[in-house]
Amino acid sequence: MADVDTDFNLKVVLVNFKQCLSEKEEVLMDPYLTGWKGLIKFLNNLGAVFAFISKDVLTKVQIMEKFRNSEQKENYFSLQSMVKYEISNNLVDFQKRADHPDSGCRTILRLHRALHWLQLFLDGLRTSQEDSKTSSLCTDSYNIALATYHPWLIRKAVTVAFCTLPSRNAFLETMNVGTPEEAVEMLSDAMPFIGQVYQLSQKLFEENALLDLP
Ligand code: 1Q0
Repeated sequence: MADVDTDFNLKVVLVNFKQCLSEKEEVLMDPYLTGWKGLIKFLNNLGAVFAFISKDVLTKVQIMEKFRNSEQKENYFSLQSMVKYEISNNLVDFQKRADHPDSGCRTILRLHRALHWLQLFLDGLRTSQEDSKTSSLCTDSYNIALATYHPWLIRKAVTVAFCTLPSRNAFLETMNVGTPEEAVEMLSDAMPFIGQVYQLSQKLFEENALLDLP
């Protein structure tokens, strides 16, 4: 019988982002959320200091799962159908959170920015020297992708959490895909798909003026 824990590895999680890409160049919601749930498990394994982050991501995934289990589920089949549906039915708050504080668009926007962080961080990990500091890789990616959107207190807490991260090789080993070299190879294969998911979503949000939703 398969051992769930040893079978669970980052490759299995990242494959979900490949499965997000439809032939029509849409980003499919279910594999997107499954990918995020896998990432949450990794985040939980990194220690209690990351609990406040994983809790926030989980809340956002649950908001989206609720839409996917509602009568409107077909409208949330892809990021593209969600944007079309929510905008044409006035379900998005553009100025401040009011009538629709937890719209799919604003919720996915947060995950989308976090995916950018992940893309930069995993690419940094993949291409860095063996003795590189994961805390610096993490901070650099965070400053580019997310810091602008977070208040001072969160930025501080995040920086403290980063200092507890393991070394680059230990990190690569936690991915559970073999040696650090094998992990780097797996990342090289998987990263283009994350990149495509990010680009397609970015284009969608940009074209619909959704990049600054409160
Ligand atoms: C590897 C360490 C992971 C570090 C994660 C870096 C990102 C820090 C993000 C800090 C979020 C702080 C909590 C709350 C913030 C919210 O205010 C904010 C905005 O939402 P809202 O509703 O208030 O407008 N939320 C967000 O910006 C969402 C942030 C999500 C961060 C998602 C981090 C993704 C982590 C992925 C797992 C990493 C696994 C890497 C591979 C592991 C290999 C062993």
